[in-house]
Amino acid sequence: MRQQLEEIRKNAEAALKAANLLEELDAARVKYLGKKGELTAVLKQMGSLSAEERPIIGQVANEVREYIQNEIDARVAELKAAQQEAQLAFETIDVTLPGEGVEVGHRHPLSIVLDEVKEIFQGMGFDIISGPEVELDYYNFEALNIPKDHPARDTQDTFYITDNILLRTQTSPCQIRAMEERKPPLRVISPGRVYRSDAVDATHSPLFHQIEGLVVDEGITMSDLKGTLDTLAKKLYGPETKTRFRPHHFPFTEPSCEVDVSCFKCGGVGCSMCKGEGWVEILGAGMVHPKVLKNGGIDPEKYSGFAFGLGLERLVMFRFGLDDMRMLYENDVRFLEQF
Ligand code: 2U9
Repeated sequence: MRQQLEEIRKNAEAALKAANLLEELDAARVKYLGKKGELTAVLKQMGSLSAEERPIIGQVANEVREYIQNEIDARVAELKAAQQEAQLAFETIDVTLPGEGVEVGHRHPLSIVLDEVKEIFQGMGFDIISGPEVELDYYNFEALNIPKDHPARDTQDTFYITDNILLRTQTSPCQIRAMEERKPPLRVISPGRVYRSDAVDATHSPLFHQIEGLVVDEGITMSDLKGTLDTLAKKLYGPETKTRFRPHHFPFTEPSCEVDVSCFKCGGVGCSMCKGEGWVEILGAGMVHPKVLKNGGIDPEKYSGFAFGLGLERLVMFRFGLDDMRMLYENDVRFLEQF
């Protein structure tokens, strides 16, 4: 029996040395020390031993059990350490490697200039308002004194949804609604998308952005208009900038004007930007037509007002020296990441 035990010890020793996986060690533990294992099988035969032999063989059996158990524990610890070592080597971080840059998004050029214009007007006490892009013919044309036979109302120029519903061609409807909803004094700008049935080219797009403004109060005159727009020009293009107001016609304002700024590229001498003129047109404006005030529920005998409108794309093209507005809509990151 002693020989049997010695045999088990030797076999176990060899098996444990050869084991390279935790599962193999567990299998060895079951095989040698388990309830149905080889050592237990030998111990079951102890009853056949004499009273003198029993304690001696018992002691040997305990030593063998202890030996195998210790060997297993040692090998498990060894394998676990090796496993951890491998894991650490695998997860090593080389802190000297260059970092991966985080790509941070940024504002679109249209948003950059729009935010600037908004801030200028907020500084002069204007509220920023918005309204529906799908509008009633009444708010887009009728209320603005644009007669039925005006070319802008032609289906060639405006996107109609039904006979009296359309995509707004200007943001003025917001301001008619503001007049209906608020009492003077009124100081608002309405930036937003507008739609016109134009073919796409370097300076036209069926969707573009306008910023319109409206001031209504008692005693508002053309000098308020000039002062406000002159302030806008100086804030946008610098304190040296001059403004020029030329007579014009709009159905919704009377008198009406177009506003030029002294060329921000050459300072007024004449260059390719201003086509040798020294002046660049940036705005349309005028005193709100009495009929339009009346349509907004405001008494033209008591109140007067001025209004203006500018195209955001044009402003952005001037600011960044772009010669084709399509770049603003194509979402080409090679273009956009330059701002
Ligand atoms: C109300 C009354 C009057 C808004 C105005 C302009 C002049 C103008 C153009 C600029 C370039 C349109 O985007 S563009 O093509 N706009 O010249 N807009 S006065 O007049 C209003 C607005 C609202 C109630």
